[in-house]
Amino acid sequence: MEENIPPIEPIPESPAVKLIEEEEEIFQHVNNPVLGLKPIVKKYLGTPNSVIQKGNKFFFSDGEATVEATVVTDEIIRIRMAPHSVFLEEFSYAVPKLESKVSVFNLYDDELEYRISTSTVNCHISKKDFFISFSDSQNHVTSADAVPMHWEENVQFGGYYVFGTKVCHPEEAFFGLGDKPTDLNLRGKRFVNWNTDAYSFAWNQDPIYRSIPFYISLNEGIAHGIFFDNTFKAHFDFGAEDRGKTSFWADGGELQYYYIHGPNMMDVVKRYHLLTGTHPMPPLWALGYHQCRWSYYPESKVMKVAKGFRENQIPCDGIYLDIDYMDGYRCFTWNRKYFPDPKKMIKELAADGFKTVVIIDPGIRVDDNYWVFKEGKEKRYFCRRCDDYFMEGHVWPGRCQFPDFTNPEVREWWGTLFDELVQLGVAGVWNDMNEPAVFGAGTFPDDVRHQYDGFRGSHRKAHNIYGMQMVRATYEGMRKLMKNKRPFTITRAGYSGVQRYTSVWTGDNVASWEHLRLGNVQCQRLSMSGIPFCGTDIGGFSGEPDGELFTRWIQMGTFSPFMRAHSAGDTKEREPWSFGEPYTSINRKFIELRYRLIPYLYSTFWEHHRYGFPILRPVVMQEQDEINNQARQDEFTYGDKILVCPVMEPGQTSRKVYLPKGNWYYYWDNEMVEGAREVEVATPLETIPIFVKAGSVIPEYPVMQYVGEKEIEEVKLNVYYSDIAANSFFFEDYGETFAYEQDIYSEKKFVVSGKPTSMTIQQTMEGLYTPRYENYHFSVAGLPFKPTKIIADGKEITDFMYYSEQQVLEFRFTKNFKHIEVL
Ligand code: MIG
Repeated sequence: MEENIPPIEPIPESPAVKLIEEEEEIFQHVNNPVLGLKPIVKKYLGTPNSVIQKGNKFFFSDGEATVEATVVTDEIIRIRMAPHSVFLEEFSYAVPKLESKVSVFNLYDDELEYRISTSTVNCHISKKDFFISFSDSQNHVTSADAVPMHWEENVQFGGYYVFGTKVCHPEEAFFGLGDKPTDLNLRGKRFVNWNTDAYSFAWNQDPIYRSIPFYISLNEGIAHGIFFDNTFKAHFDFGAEDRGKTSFWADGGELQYYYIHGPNMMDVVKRYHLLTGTHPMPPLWALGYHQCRWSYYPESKVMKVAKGFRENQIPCDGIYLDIDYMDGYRCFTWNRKYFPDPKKMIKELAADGFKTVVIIDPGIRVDDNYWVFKEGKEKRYFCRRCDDYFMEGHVWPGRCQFPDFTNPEVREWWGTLFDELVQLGVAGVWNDMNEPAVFGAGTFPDDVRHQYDGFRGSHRKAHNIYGMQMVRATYEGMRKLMKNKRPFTITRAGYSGVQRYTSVWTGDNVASWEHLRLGNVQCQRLSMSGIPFCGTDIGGFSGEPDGELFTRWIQMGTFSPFMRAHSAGDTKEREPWSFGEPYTSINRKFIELRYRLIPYLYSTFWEHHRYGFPILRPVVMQEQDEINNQARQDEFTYGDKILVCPVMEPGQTSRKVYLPKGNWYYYWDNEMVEGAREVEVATPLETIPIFVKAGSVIPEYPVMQYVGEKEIEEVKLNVYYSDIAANSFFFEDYGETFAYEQDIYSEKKFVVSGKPTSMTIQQTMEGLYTPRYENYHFSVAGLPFKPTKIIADGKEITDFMYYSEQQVLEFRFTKNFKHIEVL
């Protein structure tokens, strides 16, 4: 200590010493008492005083901090902030390519503000206080800062906590954020994004498995989106702490967000997909019913379950092997006692129409006699702590190390590990525990290092994208190994953009009515958050459903984009026939309905893949002007034609269902009902409320026990009369390759329009695929007149049936028709 005390002797005055003293005012010497060091406080942007333009980027500075505004499209503007004007290198797992798709934009500079304007959006930067706001071309402000962007230095890790705060309006509603298990409208709540293994999660529990930092605001009928692309632990507050403020902040990284213009919620979602991509077309079989359990073993049990489906004549396409198929839970191995000949078993299953899906977790057992561990160790592919120790943690296999999926070389390697599984005939892979989950500790410590595609980072930065990169490696590897056949993948953890690689399920739910309601909201929310192919564990993972709950869940699951029953191992058997009658028959009826509607679901998938529409659509997305819809979270549409309202209460014999504007047909008897109101619908166990929008054409396949069981001989088109012209789409292709990327598909558009005494159906076609069947079987419901004549492409069809009691007209005609008139 002694040496550090400053000299007491007076220093003689001299010009040289004077100079040093002056410098001392500027520089702190280590051995000087630290004076004048400012405490760490939040710092706010000052006043902007300059702007520089570089192409579609504008840089605004207050002399110290810089804000970058990038014009991405006419409707999307990205904002970034650098506290000391040094931006991080541009890289995002969510947005693989940020292409600017806008030609005309201008910068205006007046006394009050800088303004960047595209043809639809203005981004205002206030000269007084650096507030950033957005308005539409009618100068209606859609989003405005309530506080300038701010930050706080992080001494321990470097970098900053970064904060953005927007004005929150009294009536503003908020949607999105992925799988949050809470009401659809997020208003008044606060959330954290930090992927978490949340066994038996509860209503309002946060965080859970996924991090989707994207929300949609709806205020006075006008929507916009904010995508806060930051992978660190991130927080959102929708008027919880202060009713007048919406804030988002993160523990590191950059304050970087995309403002996504509406005004329709649907446009916001589509534009979010423009940034983060859509789901590829799934293999057609994956739209069927899947049966899972932890675990079906040994082989004889798997075969018995499979046989049970065929004996009970309940359709099923997918059967799952949970962790017990492996040897000591070592990934890419088999327990030979339970599964002596997996190739033979998978082949037998395939011969009976079942696809086998196997689970693969990220933890690799530390075991020098285990080839995967040996390879990973030799190639230095496992994650390490800050001091270079390996990241070790306990999961199912025991002591494990974990591949660094943020390293492209590791992803490549991981992809090759599926070679044997693919050779054995495995069609799909289920990635679990990839939050990542670690027993005891929960997850990795913050100091674990990640390669992060060359951009380096600790686990603080990589945690939320770890699972997504794992399933990406899985998907890409499978795709190569399957020689361009579409792989099926499912993941538990994810981040924005994960939809480019996989389906998801909502994790370890509970066999309760509350969880049925929760699952309904979660699937709708995931759909609005850019994750279309989602579903719940039908029946509830933990706990015991009774027959009624299970059947109600099957009924809801029929209209989940992804339909799989799953259960924990300590529960009773949970197959669709496990509860006896009347449940088995009702379950069968709904699973059959699932299969009949596969061409409709597949077409809806195409609309998602190609145009960015979600598959499930909450009613607030259909009618965002109707304020009451903000609170409606029971009913939703499946595609845009079929409105479904699951029954989510025990013993319920009827319930209220809201029908948006327009005319609807009650699915079960074709009765026409006017919308824009609530209707009371009977809900005996055999049905749930299902309505079809007037003017729809719903394609239907015959019931099959599995996709591809029979050659399709004709496609039924259920046509619903409307006096207002309506469009429908019908997409078909081979259902298992990527040929659709080379236009080998058929996309048909139907237009139905009716008058008091006639109705027309028109068809236009696009694409290079020709299905093998020749004819459509038309079934027209709701004609307000008695049909006497049908003219199809100029010729009269005399062979038709009209069932006047049901008001259904039936006839057949070629699939290549252009114009049909019913008189
Ligand atoms: O620690 O693989 O969410 O679906 O059956 C539990 C066993 C690990 C959690 C998954 C669940 C799966 C289970 N897994």
